[in-house]
Parts: sequence; C-alpha cells; structure tokens
Amino acid sequence: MDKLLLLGDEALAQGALDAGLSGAYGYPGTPSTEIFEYVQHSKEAAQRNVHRTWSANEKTAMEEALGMSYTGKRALVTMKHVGLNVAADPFVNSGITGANGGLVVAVADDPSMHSSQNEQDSRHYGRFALVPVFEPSNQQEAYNMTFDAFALSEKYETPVIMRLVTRLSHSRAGIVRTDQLKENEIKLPENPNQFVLLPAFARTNYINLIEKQKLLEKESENSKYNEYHDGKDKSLGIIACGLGYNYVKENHVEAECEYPILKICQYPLPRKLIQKIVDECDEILVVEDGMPVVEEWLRGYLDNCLKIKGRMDGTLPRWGELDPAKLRTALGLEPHPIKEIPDIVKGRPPELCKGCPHRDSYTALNEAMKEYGPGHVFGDIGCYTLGFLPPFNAINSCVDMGASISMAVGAADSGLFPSIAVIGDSTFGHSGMTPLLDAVNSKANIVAFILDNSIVAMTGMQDSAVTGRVEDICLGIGVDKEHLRVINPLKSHHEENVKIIKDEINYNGVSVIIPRRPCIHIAAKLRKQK
Ligand SMILES: Cc1ncc(C[n+]2csc(CCOP(=O)(O)OP(=O)(O)O)c2C)c(N)n1
Ligand code: SF4
Repeated sequence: MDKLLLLGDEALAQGALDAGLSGAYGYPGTPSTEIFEYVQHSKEAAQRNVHRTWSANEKTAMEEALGMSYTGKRALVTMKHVGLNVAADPFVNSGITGANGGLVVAVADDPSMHSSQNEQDSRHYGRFALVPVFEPSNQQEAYNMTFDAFALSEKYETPVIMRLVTRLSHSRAGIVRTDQLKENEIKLPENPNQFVLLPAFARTNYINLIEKQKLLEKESENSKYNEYHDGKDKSLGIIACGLGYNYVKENHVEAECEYPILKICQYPLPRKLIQKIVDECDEILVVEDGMPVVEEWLRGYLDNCLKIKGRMDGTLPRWGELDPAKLRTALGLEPHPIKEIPDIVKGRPPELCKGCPHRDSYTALNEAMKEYGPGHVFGDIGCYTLGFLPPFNAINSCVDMGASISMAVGAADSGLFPSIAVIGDSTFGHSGMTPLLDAVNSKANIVAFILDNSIVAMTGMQDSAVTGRVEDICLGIGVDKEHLRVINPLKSHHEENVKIIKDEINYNGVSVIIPRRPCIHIAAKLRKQK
C-alpha cells in the first residue's frame, strides 16, 4: 500500500477509521483539533456515515462516545489535555462502567504551554482512573496503536487513552496503512448492570477494575511497544517514554547508544522490564515529554532512590517540552553549537486581527468602564483573550472555559461593582450557560458580554454549537428580555454601543450584551452563503 504523509493527529484518526470506527466525538483544542477534523473531512467517513459532528464540550463528547460504546460500536473521543479536566467525571466513571464496543480517548498534551493554560500530563489520568494508556513515539505508532487500543479496549472492556504531545501531533511522517476492519454491529452489553453505577454495582465493577490491573500490566510486559534494548555500558540505563524515545534515538543516528534503553509506550508500567533495567544499571535516566510522571512513580514517596535521574534532580529541565538538544548533556554528549535564529522565524507577540469584531467590542467596553478604573472584567478563553494585551488591556482574568461568568458572579457577591464577564460564543456553549443560570437564580449584579463571531475562531474556524441560538438560550435560562441586548461591534456604532453598555452597567441584575459580527475570516463566506 502507498504511504500517506500524515500529522501524528491524522495518523491516529486514520488508524481509528481503518480500525472500524463508527463515531468520533470531540471539542476543538490545540494540539488535538486535527484528529477530529481529519475524520470530519474524510471521504470514507462520509461514505460510511461515521458520526463526526463537534460536541458542545468535552464532557458531552465523552458521554456520547460512551453511549456508542454501550451499543457495541467503536467510538473515539478527542480533546486537548485541559479538556480531560472537563470530561473527568464521565472519563473516570467510564473506567468503572468499562466499555462494550472499543472506546479510545485521544488526548493531546501541550508541554511548554504553546497554546494552553497549563502543562498537565494525561498519563496521570490513566493511573488515576486505572485506565491503560498508549503513548506513541512516532506517527506510524500513532496509527498502529489505535488498532491495538481498540482491541485492548474490547478485550478488557475498558476505555483506553491515546496520549499525544504537541510535536508528535503537529509533525508529519509517512504512514503505511494495514487492512481495514469492518465496523461492529450493534451488540448491547451482556451484563445489563454494567453501566448502572448504583453503589452495589459500582463496587463490583470497581473490584473487577482493580483485578484487571494485573492483566493489563501483563499486557504491558509483553507489548511490542515496550522494548528493552541492551547496551554495553551499564553505568547508565535509559527509560524513554513515548516521544522521549524518539529524542534519544535522534541523538544516536550515527552510532548505537552504548547504554541499555527501555522504551515505554504502553501503561500501566511493565514492572518486570523496569526491574530488569534498574537491577542491571548503576543509574537510571528517565526521559519523558511532559511531567516527570514515570520518574515520580519510580522514586516513590520518600524520594530516596538516588540512582534515578531526570526532571526532578535537575538532570533535565523540570518543566517544558523536551527536545533532542536538551538531552545531550544528560547523555554525556557535547551540546550542538547554538545557531542564531533568523528574524523570519523569531517569535512575534499575538494580536487581534485588523478588522476583528472583538476590537470594536473592547473599545466600546473600555470607554464605558473609564470611570470605574481597572480590575472589573473577567475574561475567558478564545481570540478575545488577546484583549488583555495593549492597546486594550481590557480583561483581568483567564482561567478556564466558562470561568468569566462564574468569577463575575463571585466578585459581584463580594460587592464588586461593576462586575463584567467577557466570553465567546463557543465558550458560552461549552461552559457559560450553567454559570449564567447561577447568575439568574441568585439575581447577581453582572453584565455578561457574549462575543458572537459565529465561529470557533481561535482553534481554526470550527462550527460553534450555539450559532443562531444565543438569544433563545439566554431567554430560556431566564435572562430578562429588556436586558438582553444585541449590538453591532463596528466603529460606526460606537457611541450607541457605549450608551447601551453604560445603561446595562447601571441596571441592578443580570444583563447580557451580545456584540454580534462574524470573524473577518468567515465574513466573506457567510455573505456568499446568504
Ligand atoms: C477545556 C478546554 N477545551 C478547549 C480549549 C481550546 N479552546 C480555547 S478557546 C476555544 C474556543 C474559542 O471560541 P469562542 O469562544 O467562540 O471565541 P473566538 O476564538 O471565536 O473568539 C477553544 C476550543 C481550552 N482552552 N480548554
Ligand atoms: S481570527 Fe477572527 S476572531 Fe480571531 S482575532 Fe482574527 S478576526 Fe478576530
């Protein structure tokens, strides 16, 4: 078969399609978005009618995929690492219900926080929920492992995490495809209580889940993805996880590595293989992209295992993305000479596009807020977060999706006046509706701006789940019609918009202002459609 040149994300998606996928569920988030988009744009997926509509958030995506797995079909859920926090409730509980049809949870972590609020490591979630994790070291493995992840999921009736990291998600390699599998037929769970987590059943399922761990560990011991490579020099043994293995290999292109290497790409950890390398070698270097997860597990609570080196003793940087260069000193190799970075690839600060509707919204908001001074505006996550930067300096927080409205409510409860929230339309659909309900129920004195640009702009123009429905949703939640205002964020409407904002600030209760104008990158397309 011909090779396909695919991103790590795309390789995973193609693997899922070839492994008989019936439904993909997800919410966009860098660096995971391309997994879902690949399925969405795939001709095969369209021919087979594979489900591929974006979900409102990661929690609903996880639950929808669990529903498909319940019927015996294979389902994929995609999200970025912080998305797994949103999906944590159904995810952890899906470990206890277990799966019926194969259930693969593809999570892309973002070490170095290239486009994220934190750099958490999804392997922690695997251990926490007692769910196996696959962590490919290259794009071909991302493809192959997806087959194996679905098979393992069905064999042990468990969800399986596929953990990617930014560099693997977003770099390309040639992929050889294997034979495609047919989709599963509907086959409901044999045990009718499997998905009923009433305490009596949950206890039984949990005991089974704990019992399963021995078998899953055995799978890891015998996995083709966990390999021991012997080396002559036993003064050091390297445990290299996922992409970290690739980085070790990149430093040994010309000559074989003289140290033994244990490659780990499937979890739970293969205890016997680890014991072998620890017994044989004087010191152990743990190489992993993300948090020092394996290193911490090996050190144990008292941190007295002095032969372990890695991110925690300073041999490698404690945080941030790993790369081959950072590894060289730890491997006893000469550092590469540092090259001057050409101007064309030097970092440039981000800014709102020229003509962006958010610019006019912030200009009007800033003018209306002049008399109150700084510190009153709770922001959220999307293109509009750039309103924090000069020249706007318009927002004072950015924590997690939906937090703008909830934080504004809390601050208003403390007596902060005015208390303003700024949230995008997709973020509102993701996590803003429930805090708005709290605001209505508690009659909070807030003004919530829902910046409706008719698209999920920040992650690359995906459809927003609430397009065309924002007013109806707000009215349904209980916002007073009189204080639900739609404005046109354009310079020509500036004076009128400032007045509306001032009026709503002076109303004692919940006001919602919806500045509505499409993102300039889709405006032309929308005009054509009309
Ligand atoms: C839990 C979580 N999921 C996904 C993301 C990635 N993400 C950041 S902002 C955003 C949506 C932005 O869309 P919108 O609110 O419509 O604002 P816009 O960018 O269009 O201005 C997404 C999906 C994230 N940061 N956190
Ligand atoms: S992509 Fe669209 S929403 Fe984002 S800054 Fe540019 S114009 Fe504004």
